[in-house]
Amino acid sequence: MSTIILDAKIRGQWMLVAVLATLVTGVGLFAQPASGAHFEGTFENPPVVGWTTYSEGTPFGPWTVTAGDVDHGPTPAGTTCQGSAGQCVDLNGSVPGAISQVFDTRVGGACQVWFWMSRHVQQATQATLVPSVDSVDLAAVTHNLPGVARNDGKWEQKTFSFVAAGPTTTLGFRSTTSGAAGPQIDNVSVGCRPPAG
Ligand SMILES: [Ca+2]
Repeated sequence: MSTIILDAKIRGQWMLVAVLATLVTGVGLFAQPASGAHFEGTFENPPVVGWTTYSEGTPFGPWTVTAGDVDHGPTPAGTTCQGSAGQCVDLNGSVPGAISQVFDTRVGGACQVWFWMSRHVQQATQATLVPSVDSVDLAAVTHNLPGVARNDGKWEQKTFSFVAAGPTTTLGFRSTTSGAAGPQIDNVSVGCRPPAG
């Protein structure tokens, strides 16, 4: 009983620290670097009608296609994007593709990535992608919610974490689904806790 009370008290104090840090700094514990290349994961630029296919080596907004090809726009996978608005990416264009973005980090910073995932309406059961950090693959992520339809991509939020190894980090997403219809992503965000000390 005393352990539970102590645990609750400690957690309460940590919450107070977090609230005070937010009040003092105005940005909270999870803050982006003050300057430089901020991460941008909405896929709203450049504006596209329907969808456009980009081949390997093509930049679009802050992203670059690093393998295969991808489809980008408001309906790249035959469904609406996350929140039924805006633009997103189908990581399979005509073949499985990959994209990456370079952004500023602090060495040793603990970072959390959140992203929304769906799949092409032609993928009846599932689609899988592999995130990467500085070209090192992380655990595969699968979208397998039933009922994906043209007006409802069954978007689902996913997350993973990493520790930044350098002053910039390269975050990537690679389809491991074969064919011309694959995993779909939207509204990727990154928050990094400054390194201790
Ligand atoms: Ca979007």
